[in-house]
Amino acid sequence: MNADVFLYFIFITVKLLFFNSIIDGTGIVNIPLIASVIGTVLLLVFWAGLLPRKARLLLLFILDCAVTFIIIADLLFFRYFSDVLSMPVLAQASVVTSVKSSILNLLHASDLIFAVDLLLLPFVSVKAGRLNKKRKAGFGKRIICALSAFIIGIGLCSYGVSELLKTQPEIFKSFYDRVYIVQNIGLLGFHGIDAFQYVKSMDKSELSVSEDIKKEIAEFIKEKKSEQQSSPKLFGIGKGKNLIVVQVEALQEFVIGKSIEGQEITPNLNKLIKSSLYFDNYYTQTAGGGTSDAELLSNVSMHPARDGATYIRFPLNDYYSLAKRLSEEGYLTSAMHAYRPGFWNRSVMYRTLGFDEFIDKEDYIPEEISGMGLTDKSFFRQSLEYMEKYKEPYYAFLITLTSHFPYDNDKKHLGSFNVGKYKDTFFGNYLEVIHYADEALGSFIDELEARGILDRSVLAVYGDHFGIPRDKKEYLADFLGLKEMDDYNWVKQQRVPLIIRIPEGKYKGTKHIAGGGLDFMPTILNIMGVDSSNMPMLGRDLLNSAEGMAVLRHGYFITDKYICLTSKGVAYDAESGSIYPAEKLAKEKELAARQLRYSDMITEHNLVKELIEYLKNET
Ligand code: GP9
Ligand code: MN
Repeated sequence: MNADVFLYFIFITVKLLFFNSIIDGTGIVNIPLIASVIGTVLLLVFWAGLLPRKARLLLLFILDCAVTFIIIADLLFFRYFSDVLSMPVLAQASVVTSVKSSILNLLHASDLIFAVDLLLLPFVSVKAGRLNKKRKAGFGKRIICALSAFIIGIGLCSYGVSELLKTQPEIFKSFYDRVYIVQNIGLLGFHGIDAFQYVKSMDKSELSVSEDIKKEIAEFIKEKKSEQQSSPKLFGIGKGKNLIVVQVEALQEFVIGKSIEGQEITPNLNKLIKSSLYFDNYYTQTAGGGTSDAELLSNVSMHPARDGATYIRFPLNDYYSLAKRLSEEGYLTSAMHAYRPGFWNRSVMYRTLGFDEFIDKEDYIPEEISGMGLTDKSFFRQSLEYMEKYKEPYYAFLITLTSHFPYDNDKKHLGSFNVGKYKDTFFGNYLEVIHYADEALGSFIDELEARGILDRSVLAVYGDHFGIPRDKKEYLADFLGLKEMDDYNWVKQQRVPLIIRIPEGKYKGTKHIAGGGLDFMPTILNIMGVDSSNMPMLGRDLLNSAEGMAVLRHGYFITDKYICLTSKGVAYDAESGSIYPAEKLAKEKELAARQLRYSDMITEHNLVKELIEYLKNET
């Protein structure tokens, strides 16, 4: 390798590793990371060795400037959003504007260190170039050298990526934790893969949406609204009250009302249900965005993106969210989640969704840790302290964490719960953490009651998505006493509970209408007594619809009477599980497909603003 190429290689590598040590907060002794960073820098500079001296020096300098620019940009973004930049964010330039306005506060004098080599290297490399001249290598030798660097670079990068995939096999599908990717394969590796994914996803989206199609989508939304009654039932039963929404990690419906070894698994949820509206036929409609998809469904009433996660891919779209609508009614809005703010791009997305505040990991005292982070009990305790300081009415959106996969938490803080024959199994661990999450929720509700907040609030609790993955379905069959966990049973088990408590436990009762996360927002807005006629929502108000329907992201759908596995061409009677001729559901199938297609168009083409205008003019 030429001496000048080598010098640039060393400096760029050191700078990138230094960047990593800043965002890691600890310093780096991560072999795959070091390998990946060396690999990516080799791939960046290897071919410079093939160029004549002047062109080579110029190119190396430009490459170094570019890397420095990327490092500084990411550093500033990280200080602002606790995250690194990515193509979907860059493509929607307004986020850069928000960082730009506070750029001076974000820059530290010590950041100059990243530019030192730019001042030094041009001189040093001229000297090094002279050295090269003396022992000038022939072109053939230089080709061999460059080729070796290329092969070593590819090898090191592949090693880093494969090590990362061993622990996080899904991470490149939705990019749920960008900082984690950078911590494991370095900044250049991350940006390379991010750019590749971005270009790939661009191919798939339709180029443009015609005015006619936009009208068609607006009509579809309007039709859905008009199916619901003109003077809706239970409108405003929570008017002016706080709205407290708790999204519980991995809580499925099948645990509700069930006991094991003579003890209820979720005694507190069961008790809450007795004084609440309870939707027992409510499906998770999440996809590649996991928890973030559940948040999206509830807060904007749109399907999650067909690939990856909407939170990651479309973080700066216009959304007419629950928080925005309630803000217009004078509510203070706050999202609370005791995890890294950059995870699922929340720090960016919560601003987009219009939350006034985001109480994140840094705002909680890490007094009790179990599983992924702060225990739910401590999370609720500390969140309540924040809530008490808010001016009422407020919308508090709390997302729990303890009951997160794979449920093998340190049990020190979980208490004991006898799960009988399932002890020390995956399923037993799940029941234990769910029991814990229920207990934490129970204490939270008691505290809300003791402080008089409960009856000044509408309290909604739901599960975000499944907790038992398909490869563990046998446990579920065993627990539910089913002979076989066939497709029918499996789809039926994709339900999560939705519980909505109206002050003083009024209007309680169980509703069997089919629904899902998409329906949360229209239902809750009706309860809060807020007009939503201009809001482009794809869900329906479950309290005012004659019939329900949950469309799952991959196209299966569930109506009040049938379950249809669309792609398999099979349908079942929802109640008995007996086969029903799928062709008789052609109309519903078409409706489900349209709904998904429209949702994708709205998201991929950022149509919300136009749809609002259309809906306004029509009403
Ligand atoms: C972490 C938590 C986990 O912030 O929300 O998300 P998940 O892995 O369930 O999507
Ligand atoms: Mn989750």
